[in-house]
Amino acid sequence: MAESNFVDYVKICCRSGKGGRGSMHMHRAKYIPNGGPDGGDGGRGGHVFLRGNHNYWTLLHLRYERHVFATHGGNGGKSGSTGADGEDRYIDVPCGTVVYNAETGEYICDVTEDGQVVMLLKGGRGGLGNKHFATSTNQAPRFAQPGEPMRELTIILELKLLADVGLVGFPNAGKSTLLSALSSARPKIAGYPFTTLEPSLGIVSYRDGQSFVMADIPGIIEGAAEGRGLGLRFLRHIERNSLLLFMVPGDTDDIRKEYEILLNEVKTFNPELLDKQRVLAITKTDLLDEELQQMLSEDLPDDLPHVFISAVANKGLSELKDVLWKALNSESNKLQAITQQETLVHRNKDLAWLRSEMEDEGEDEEIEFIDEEDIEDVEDLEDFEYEDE
Ligand SMILES: Nc1nc2c(ncn2[C@@H]2O[C@H](COP(=O)(O)OP(=O)(O)OP(=O)(O)O)[C@@H](O)[C@H]2O)c(=O)[nH]1
Ligand SMILES: [Mg+2]
Repeated sequence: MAESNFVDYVKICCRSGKGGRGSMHMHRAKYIPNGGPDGGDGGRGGHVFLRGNHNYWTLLHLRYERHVFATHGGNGGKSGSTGADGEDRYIDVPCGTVVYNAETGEYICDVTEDGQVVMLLKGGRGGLGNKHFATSTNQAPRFAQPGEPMRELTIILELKLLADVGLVGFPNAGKSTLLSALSSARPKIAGYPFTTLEPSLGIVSYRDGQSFVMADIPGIIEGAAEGRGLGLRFLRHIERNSLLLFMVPGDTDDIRKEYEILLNEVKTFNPELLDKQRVLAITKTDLLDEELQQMLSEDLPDDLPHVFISAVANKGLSELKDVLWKALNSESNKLQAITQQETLVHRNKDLAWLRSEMEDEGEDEEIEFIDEEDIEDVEDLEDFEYEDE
């Protein structure tokens, strides 16, 4: 895929800091024979955190930051001095980022709010100095604890946009035109399929200063589940929307059939998406006359509300906003929003699928943990020899 500023997949290697080792030291001073142990503790290694930041809309800023390493804790010193703690590292991500383990595909966590902090890797604890080990029978312990080793993890960050309304439709259905008519977003619009290649968000203002967010995603076609067209890659951006707005042009031969094809593709991607509220918009109605519109409305699917609109002629748009607002604020939707926190299930990733996605994104190159020296250092720690200082 061509380089683009919309980055919704990133793979990052993270490493926390190792704990500093405790010191083995005996107090030494003039005229104080056998001063006793006074080795200080090691500092703790730095943690690695994820932090939600609403100033970011994509993962672009992380594309070139593939290694996030916290620093190690300092070693303990003589006279009971404690080593410095390692520096923590924060990975700032846009709200709506889901984190998976890159090796196993397992779901790790989800960052949805601005300022939300999730600890990804804990830094190693610092070892205790020998002064902690003095007992009545061993008053001069000649050993101290090594620090805990660091932890490593390769993660995949996946962005799922947070919007209230997601637009679902075939290419050319008029999705981008609707978004630009309702909000100040300016997606590209043209009379050929697949104009939109990456999702965009717009804020739709409603009465009394209220508003909701609408997401325009690239069009889907029949067979998208098997990878046709742009595939279902972008469908995950509507996974978190509370409402799906299906869009079918009014000049389509069989509106009901087209709606069913779309519904089926969505279902194949994730059956849970069918639990969401749905609204059908019949677009481009400036091309239809009243009579035809009347005829069409008799043969529309009856399991969801429908609105006839024309984004170009500004027809039916306020009615559409009313319908959307009502559905967004309906009791069932509120209930769903409350329980959604617990029920929004992020399925673990299928590894093969994940790899093919990464290849598409040019993210497949192997990232290796650099800094071999540090790794040797850990081995050092394991057969740590307590030197006599
Ligand atoms: N007559 C008429 N044409 C429209 C209307 N809405 C959109 N169009 C035209 O339909 C074509 C496609 O519109 P887009 O908004 O780019 O369609 P899209 O659904 O975003 O298409 P993709 O991004 O390719 O998936 C453009 O030529 C628009 O000018 C409408 O209400 N009336
Ligand atoms: Mg478009």
